[in-house]
Amino acid sequence: MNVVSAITGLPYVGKTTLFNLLTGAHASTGAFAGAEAETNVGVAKVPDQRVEELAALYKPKKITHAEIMYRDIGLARAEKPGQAISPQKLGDLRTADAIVHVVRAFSAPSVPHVDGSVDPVRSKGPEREMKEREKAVLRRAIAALAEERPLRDLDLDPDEEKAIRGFRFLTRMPVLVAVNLDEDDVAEPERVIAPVREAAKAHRASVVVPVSAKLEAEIAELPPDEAASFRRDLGLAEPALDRLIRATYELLGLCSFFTVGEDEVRAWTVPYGAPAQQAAGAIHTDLERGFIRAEVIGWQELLKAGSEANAKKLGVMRTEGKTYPVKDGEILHVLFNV
Ligand SMILES: Nc1nc2c(ncn2[C@@H]2O[C@H](COP(=O)(O)OP(=O)(O)O)[C@@H](O)[C@H]2O)c(=O)[nH]1
Ligand SMILES: [Mg+2]
Repeated sequence: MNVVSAITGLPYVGKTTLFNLLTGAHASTGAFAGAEAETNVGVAKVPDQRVEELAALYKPKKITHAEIMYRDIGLARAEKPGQAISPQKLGDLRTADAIVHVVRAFSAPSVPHVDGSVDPVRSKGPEREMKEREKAVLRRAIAALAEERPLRDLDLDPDEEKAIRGFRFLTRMPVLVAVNLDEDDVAEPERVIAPVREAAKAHRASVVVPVSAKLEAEIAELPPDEAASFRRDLGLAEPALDRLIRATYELLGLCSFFTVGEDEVRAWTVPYGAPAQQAAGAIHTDLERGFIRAEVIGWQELLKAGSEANAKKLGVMRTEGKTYPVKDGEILHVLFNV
């Protein structure tokens, strides 16, 4: 499956800085980036050491990591409720699998703050504004339905029309809160993120991830070993990219399985525990349709055995049927017939 995450939040919280860090894009940031600008779209390669190790064994022609698509949805400051987001951007938000809500916990006096001061718990992002539009349309929808009138009866202007087309309740979408920290708080983020986590929990957005978008963007520019030692000095266990992507998998209940061979070593994303037949469909619909069985082995077991042939000889390669629940880190070899 192709996972799409929408990055959103108030202006000047570091959305675009984070987006650039994740996707390697160069979208403009800061005061002149224009909250009205188009949605930025980019792709992050899911970092996965297991893919590298499997590739070292197979030396394939091609290595393909799993990907997450990010949409950076910049918002203007609204004069009236509902004005903060265009129907286009609302659509970009709704059709995502998850929302990354960036809240600002860095001070930086030179960067304007739309609410006058830094408070990552208060930061409500754009949801409140969007709720107003939804609420207004929904009230009318409920009234119509209560009278047993079809929603077609409602006279809606084009914006309202879009607000309910393909309706998906924004406030039921899974949210990951990215707390954009002051550099001073990077080593010990707990003090800042604990209250955010409490507030988030109350609204069932339980995944809260600390980042320091600007600092990490700077580190990402360094050569790899310099970056690693810089991170160590700062007490940063791992890059924000890894942490954020892992949290996204956790939030959405996703896992990766692999296909291996001399042509390609590749990671695929499926819901954790997806039946083998459905997982095969991520590779190709033919494999799902004509699924016979799958040969399955854990990535570590395969590395230990040194080859599939040896794994078979050792009896560590299993044969599984259609309903076998696929787990994170397994290698699948699908036998099919169409
Ligand atoms: N000090 C500091 N500044 C940041 C950080 N993240 C972003 N900024 C700055 O804040 C400004 C707004 O960032 P931007 O990514 O454009 O925010 P957006 O409006 O949410 O997309 C830019 O000047 C960034 O350089 C951070 O972690 N620390
Ligand atoms: Mg921006």
